[in-house]
Amino acid sequence: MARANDEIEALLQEYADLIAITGGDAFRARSYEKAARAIGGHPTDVSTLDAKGLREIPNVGKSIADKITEYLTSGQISVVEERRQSIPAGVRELMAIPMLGPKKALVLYEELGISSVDQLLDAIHEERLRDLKGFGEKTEENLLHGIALMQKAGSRILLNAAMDSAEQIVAELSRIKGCEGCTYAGSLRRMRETIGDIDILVAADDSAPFMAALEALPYTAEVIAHGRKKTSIRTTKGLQVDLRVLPPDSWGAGLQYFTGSTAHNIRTREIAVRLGLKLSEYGLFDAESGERITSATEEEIYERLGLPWIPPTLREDRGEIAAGLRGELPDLVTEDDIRGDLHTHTDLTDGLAPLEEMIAQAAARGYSYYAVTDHAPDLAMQRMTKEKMLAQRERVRALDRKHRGMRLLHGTELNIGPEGEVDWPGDFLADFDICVASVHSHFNQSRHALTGRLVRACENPYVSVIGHPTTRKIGKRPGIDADFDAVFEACARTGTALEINAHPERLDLGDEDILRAKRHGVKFAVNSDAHSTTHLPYMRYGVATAQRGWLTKDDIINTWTLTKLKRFLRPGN
Ligand code: DGT
Ligand code: CA
Ligand code: CA
Ligand code: ZN
Repeated sequence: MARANDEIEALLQEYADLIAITGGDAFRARSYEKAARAIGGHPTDVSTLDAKGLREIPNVGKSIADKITEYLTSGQISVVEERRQSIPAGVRELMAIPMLGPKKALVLYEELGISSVDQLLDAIHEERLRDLKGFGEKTEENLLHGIALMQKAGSRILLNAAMDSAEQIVAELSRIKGCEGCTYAGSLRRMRETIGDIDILVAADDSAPFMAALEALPYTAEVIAHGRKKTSIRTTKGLQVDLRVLPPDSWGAGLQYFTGSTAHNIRTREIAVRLGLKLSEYGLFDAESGERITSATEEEIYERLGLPWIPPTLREDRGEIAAGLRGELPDLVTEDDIRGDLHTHTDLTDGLAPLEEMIAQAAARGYSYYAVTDHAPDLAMQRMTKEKMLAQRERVRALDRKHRGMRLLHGTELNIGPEGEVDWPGDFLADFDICVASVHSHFNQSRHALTGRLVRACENPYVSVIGHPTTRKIGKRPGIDADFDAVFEACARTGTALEINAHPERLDLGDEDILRAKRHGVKFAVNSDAHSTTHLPYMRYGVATAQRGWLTKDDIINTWTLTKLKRFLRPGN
């Protein structure tokens, strides 16, 4: 149900892992890994390509092209299935633990016979891992963290995966005759960073055709409940979808109720009670006579409660009701307000697309400026040099204004080292238009050290943006343990913006940290951190996260005009 590219990327990545843990050729594993990334980041849907088109994808040769074709025709890749069978099921369960990885999972199985998460927890508590090569006290701590993260995430999925599915379902159902309205509600409409299940609403007099259509979708694996008002299914990926069909005249009430959050709904119902009214998913009623007052639109319901319409991204009971009653809701930033992207990569480092393609796609999004920020040399894997950077700058300058007049900024993503140092000295940094600086390693330093490190990066006069500030990966890696109030204070003091990294696996800063940072008077930059042209549209998730943090466009430097932005980036000039 996701793009075929994403499905194949996941399968080939799994294949690479399987090769690695079954003692296969590391070079071969690596080549599958590279192909997986290239396919995931390829702008064209692979299901529309012929054999020749497939082989034009970087890192894809005949053997991989054949596997893609096999997947597109049969829905599976037989060699991947075979390799799976050769691994004990328990080890596959262990491989899924963030921060463990396939190799260590196999060591645990072979050396200690551990083949489940419960057995692993026992072994950690009995300190049986300590004698294993490559395992120590720190590993135990990391594993406990990883298991906790996995259990906390439970079966929740990332925002973009839920959104892709929901948008397909809404498109399908909207085509059915008698559909007077169709949208997604619940946590997805509120754009939470992870989604438990998808809630779809339809307005129609007759529910039967919609329920039948949901059950008949190609990716419906199981019908959990079937009714006249509500049907629930599970997709082949294990994701639950609840469909509710509402009478058209109670659309607004249903939408308001099923958008939630529950905490927000409790507040709106309390207000109704105080006004002598009763609010339910069917409408707003007079408590005494039972007469229906209104139910057709959300706007009317909020208005009758004495409130302006409240954007779904604010409906978390974080003060939005009080602010609404006072008429002080923030004028939230929207994706249209974004004038450019300030953190992006190309194939000069670990991006997948050439500079020209990234720029052409950015221009097609209507940006008026765009920053190219490839990695600097301290991430040694990327083999960056001053010469390469300067050569790229020439190419960037040559492309400036060449696409719809879009202005280009030449920048870099610096690495914040263990002491807060960055890759290059000030005289070299001074010639960049923008420097983003981010932590990419040494996550386990002390709180004191991590805080000092980030503060020092803020104090670097050439650093204008701190990239993915907590470094968390949702469901995979916790954020670093720094004193972020001290970091936010340093950002405000030094005029350094905090990134809201829009990649759905990061969303970093997240909503609660944004709210905290804003109280310190910090500015923000919402960036895609795109490593391929297909990542540029992630901007929408970053903007939604900014909304959940109550940000207006004034708070966000990449909604500003280029002149104002440049003043922020180089206050002296
Ligand atoms: P999720 O699915 O865990 O990501 O989160 P939601 O917010 O989508 O929750 P879900 O799917 O259980 O329910 C959808 C909405 O329905 C929820 O946001 C508010 C409404 N709702 C569900 N149960 C209750 C309830 O017991 N009381 C009230 N007031 N509203 C509820
Ligand atoms: Ca839900
Ligand atoms: Ca639900
Ligand atoms: Zn980056």
